[in-house]
Amino acid sequence: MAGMEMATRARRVRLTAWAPGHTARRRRAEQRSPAWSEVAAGRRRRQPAETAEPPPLGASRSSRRRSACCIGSCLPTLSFGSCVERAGCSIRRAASHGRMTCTGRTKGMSQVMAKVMTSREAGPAAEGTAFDALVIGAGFAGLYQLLCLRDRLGLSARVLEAGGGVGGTWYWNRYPGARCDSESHSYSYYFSDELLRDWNWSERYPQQPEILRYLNHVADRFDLRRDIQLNTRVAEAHYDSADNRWHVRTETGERYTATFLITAVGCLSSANIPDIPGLDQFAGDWYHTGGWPHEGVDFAGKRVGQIGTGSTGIQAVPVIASTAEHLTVFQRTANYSIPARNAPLTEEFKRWAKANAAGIRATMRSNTNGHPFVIENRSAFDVSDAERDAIYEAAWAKGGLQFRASFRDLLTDKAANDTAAAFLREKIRQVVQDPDKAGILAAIDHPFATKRPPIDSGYFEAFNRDNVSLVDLRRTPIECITPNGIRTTDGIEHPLDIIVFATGFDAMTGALLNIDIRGRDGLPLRQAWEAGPRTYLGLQVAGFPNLFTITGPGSPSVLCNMPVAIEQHVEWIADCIAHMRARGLTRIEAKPDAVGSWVEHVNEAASATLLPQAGHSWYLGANVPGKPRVFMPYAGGMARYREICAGVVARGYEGFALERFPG
Ligand code: N01
Repeated sequence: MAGMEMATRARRVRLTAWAPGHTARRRRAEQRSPAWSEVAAGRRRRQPAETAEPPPLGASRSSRRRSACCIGSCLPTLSFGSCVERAGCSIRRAASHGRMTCTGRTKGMSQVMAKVMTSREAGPAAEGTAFDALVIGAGFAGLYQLLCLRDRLGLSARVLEAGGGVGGTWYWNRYPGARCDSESHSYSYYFSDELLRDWNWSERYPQQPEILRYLNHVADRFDLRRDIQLNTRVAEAHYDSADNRWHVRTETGERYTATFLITAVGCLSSANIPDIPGLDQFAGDWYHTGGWPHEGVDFAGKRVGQIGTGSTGIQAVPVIASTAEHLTVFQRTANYSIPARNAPLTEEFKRWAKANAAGIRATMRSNTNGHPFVIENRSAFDVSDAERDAIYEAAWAKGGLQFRASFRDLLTDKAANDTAAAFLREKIRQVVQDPDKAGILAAIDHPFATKRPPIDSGYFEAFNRDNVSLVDLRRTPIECITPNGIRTTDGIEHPLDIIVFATGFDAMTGALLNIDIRGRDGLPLRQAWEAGPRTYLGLQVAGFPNLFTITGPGSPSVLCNMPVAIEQHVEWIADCIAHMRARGLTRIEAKPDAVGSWVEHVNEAASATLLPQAGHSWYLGANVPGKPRVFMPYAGGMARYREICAGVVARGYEGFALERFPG
């Protein structure tokens, strides 16, 4: 988790010693051991000397450390009540729902399968076109996975991408104000020094168009496009144990086979559109932020209603408010937010980031959250009240997610967390002039950062505008959508021309479960995950041989700066396949007991933090009605996770069954 310590002082989980065979009892005994240092190890590590003193990031603000956030790649689908009009990607007054599906049939590895066509030869999809590997999704994860498989391993590989372009999340999320919460120099691939030298970010936090340009640059620079098939939504992927291949079909009926199937579908790509009665009667236009029209939306002279005040909604509000005639924000859960303090990057900072890329890479890879900053090794109670306030003031002035790194115990000790929460609530009251609005905005019911904390550019300030009003849905929930607007339970109809759903995603599992994925004996993934996702390391699912899930549930993923988590998974998968090829092995599958042990460990890691205390968090799946409540990402920290994955490899892919097919 970005900027977070994950272990309670009282209950330290000795994650270093985790191994698939471990029983809960053994782990409990290990917890008593004094030496575990999960986050502590990352926490104590200081930035390498050359990264310790970066010059000012932005033209208008100086900042010595950076923060970051997440979002990977994706193919958006809508949970219900809407659909994606794929040409132009607009979701507008649609009634049926889109689903992400996948196809793909491919054969085993080239050395094993005689008739493997390269994707170049394959041209337009033919019935059963065979590859060594199929990758679903052409965002951050899919692009790099293709590069590794094709150029480093020499496999035939094809990427199937639902969108009309590469970019994943950044192809679809074009909503007003969309930008990354990770600082630009950390929201980059770090596998190529040349790429790092080539590319110049313009702002502290890159806007969506700039990130999309970056990903297109990557696709061109590494000649990836020839193996990416756009406008191709995978509908089903079935494993056949008779030929040890995945058989994939697209929504348009194209068929592929592959030995390896790798999902790069993103953690936040299956749009969650609440099933509010009357939406189909609405006379205006409505949009979900995760499928924004490419041509944009003109809010001028319009009465706009926005539902949702998560990271997305908080980015969108100030921008929509600046052009709309009137914006009504419908808030269900009040949220913390830290100013981003975005600004153009100085030339000095750009030079520094390039010159110190190796040190930045080392820092990001060696800490808890994949970000280029280090969590302070002090408790919120190691300092006086006045010192603590000064620390928070400085972090507030600096801006960004690094606020969370002010003290090591903000996410593990409720009393420590309360100090940050109180500071941030007070800031809201200071910024927002109308006491009623300030009261609604500051009525936050969960500890700071237990839901993914947004950063903003003028969010609370926007409520000082005359054309912005706020509806407290806790007091007056939405009753229905009418042809003219939204009616709340107090009988008030809020007249609207446009409704913006900033209502988030069916996170982490939605995009996978929207594909009809079936493993051994036709077992549907949906059935295997009926009670919540169960993976080994977030990388594999028992019963689904040769299926890899990049940033899957059970991995740090969304609690980490996403490109760092993605690079680690992509390289692990590529190394694994290389290992298999070198030994003539053709099948890898997570063992059920390793999955059970890992799931237990994932729960244990979450319980060691305050994270589960936000009962309505999407980390728990709580934002989607009927979804099992399971804490999905691995909260033990990226550094520890990286070590665990490396340990599994060092012990001969412990917890995985590897074999040659046929045996
Ligand atoms: O979605 P969210 P998001 N009626 O689920 C509300 C990443 N991200 O798109 O909290 C009324 O966080 C819901 O209310 P509640 C980032 O990881 C990254 O904003 O469930 N309201 C909440 O306020 C982030 O966490 C970047 O009570 C309803 C909002 O909608 C993740 O994406 C930028 C409702 C949804 O908030 C998701 O953020 C932006 C209903 N029926 C986002 N249903 C980067 O910088 C939901 N809500 C990379």
